[in-house]
Amino acid sequence: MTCESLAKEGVEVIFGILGGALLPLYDTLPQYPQLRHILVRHEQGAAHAADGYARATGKVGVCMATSGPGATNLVTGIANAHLDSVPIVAITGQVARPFIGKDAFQETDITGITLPITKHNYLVMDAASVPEIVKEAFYLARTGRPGPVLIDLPRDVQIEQAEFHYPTKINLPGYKPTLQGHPAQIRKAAKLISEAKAPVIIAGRGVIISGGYDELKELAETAQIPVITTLLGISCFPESHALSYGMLGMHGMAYANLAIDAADLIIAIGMRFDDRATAKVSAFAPHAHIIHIDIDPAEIGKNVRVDLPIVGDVKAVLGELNKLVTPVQHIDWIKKLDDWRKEHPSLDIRDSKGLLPQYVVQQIYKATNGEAIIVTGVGQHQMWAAQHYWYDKPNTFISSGGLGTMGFGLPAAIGAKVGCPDETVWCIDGDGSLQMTIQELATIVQDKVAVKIAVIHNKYLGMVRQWQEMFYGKRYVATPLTGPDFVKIAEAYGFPGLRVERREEVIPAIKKAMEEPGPFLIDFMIEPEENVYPMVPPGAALAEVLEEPRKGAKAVKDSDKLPVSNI
Ligand SMILES: Cc1ncc(C[n+]2csc(CCOP(=O)(O)OP(=O)(O)O)c2C)c(N)n1
Ligand SMILES: [Mg+2]
Repeated sequence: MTCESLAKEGVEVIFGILGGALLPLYDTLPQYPQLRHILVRHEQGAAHAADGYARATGKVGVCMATSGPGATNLVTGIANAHLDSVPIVAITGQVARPFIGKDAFQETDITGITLPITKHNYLVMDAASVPEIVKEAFYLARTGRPGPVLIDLPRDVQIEQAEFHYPTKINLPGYKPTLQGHPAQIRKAAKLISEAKAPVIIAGRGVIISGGYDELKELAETAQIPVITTLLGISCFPESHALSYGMLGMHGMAYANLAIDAADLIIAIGMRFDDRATAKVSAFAPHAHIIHIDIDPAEIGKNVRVDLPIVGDVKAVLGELNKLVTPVQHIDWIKKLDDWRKEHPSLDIRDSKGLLPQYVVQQIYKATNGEAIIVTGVGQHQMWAAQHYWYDKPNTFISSGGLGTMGFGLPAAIGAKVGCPDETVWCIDGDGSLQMTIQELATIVQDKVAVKIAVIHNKYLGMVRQWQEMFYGKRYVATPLTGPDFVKIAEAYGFPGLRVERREEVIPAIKKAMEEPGPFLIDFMIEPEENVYPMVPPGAALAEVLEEPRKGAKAVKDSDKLPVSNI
């Protein structure tokens, strides 16, 4: 009944590992060839793969794990999906009903454990309720503000017999997400926009989730409003567009942060004012009225004071708002931002004999025509991947934002590639992050998942080392990191790789990786102590952004980045 329900929901792929408490369900899987099962090597990989699949496709990702340790291994992945509003359904085996609460073998209270990190969860107490629960779970995961839902399935429920009726309707009287924005609020927003002299849009992942790309572009172009994105908003607006000013926040562009500091109106769209984005909250956008459009009413006023909330689906709200916004120009304001962009060239990189990670990312950008899906780990390499690739194509940047989960990259890239087999998927990972879920290299070989892996290898837990350098007197406690020879590791798993130590080797290695039909790994041995700039130090305001004390000539300029689209 579970498999039948999953098939009815249109599920195509399940990432998982079985065990005793899920044996009955797994035994049924061969009867459902439409449900492709991908065997991961650790359940955390299953949850991240479901997450990457969901982000890349917009569909609900599914992962499965047995009871006890299998279920607890999913927890990091579920929390990750929760913080980034990703729709996944996790199915866990549970001990048989008579054993629940007895500390039975491999029993954990997974509904209790995941209560704060799921949108909803279920302990299934009879087989007859399975279809309704599965239908509800998928509905809850993907509607409103998406998120993870867990279904805990006791072993004896799996072998119980019941009539199968797949419900046609959802009956959840307490759950009615608001999709349409309030018309009076939308009218007020249009008025504020028409009066603003220095408006800025901050666009977040909500634009991607709702598919509101065109509506966002229409609003920005009609009222000539600069667009700045959050980390997770990257690729919701073409970065080569004249009105795009990059990402804000701790490692955002200096000019973006300065623009927010000077703005008189912030239109925050599908974003939640994360502290990495706002920096010091009390000094955030001190001169601005704030309009906040979000589907989740709980986000309104949570972190930042809001003058005009509009609760609703981003695409729907922007669609209505665009009907009321009249064309305006902000020539002086745009000129000011463009001057800041020239005075604060946040994407310049220094001259160096050693291999620079920014250069590596730029070359991946060029080799892929800016059209690949980029999936990252967490750390400095994540920020370089965010900064130095230009994302013009919608929904092409996949990264762990809210939880900042090292180890996300490889399994999430697997999910993205499985969901979008025709796309080129690059996992830009750190040497530390990759070592957290490196076992999934076996998954890409067994299930023939052709992801390309760029290890940004600095022999450090680099982001933490950067903080130690800047704020802890260069005392590098527990950040120097040995790792394996990643090329040999790839070969040991059964696929090819290359080590790159010099600048001249970068382009040929990337070309080789792209020509290879299957997976490929490049171990980029970069300058170990390269830092991520710009940086807003913890506790500082966005305007207090630090720019690199740049030594030497500037090797690559903003203007050297080729706009890929002709927008
Ligand atoms: C699971 C997990 N543990 C610890 C951290 C804290 N942390 C943030 S970045 C980082 C270093 C990442 O190292 P690496 O993957 O090599 O990336 P780099 O910064 O060197 O590019 C650490 C330890 C984290 N984000 N996630
Ligand atoms: Mg590192």
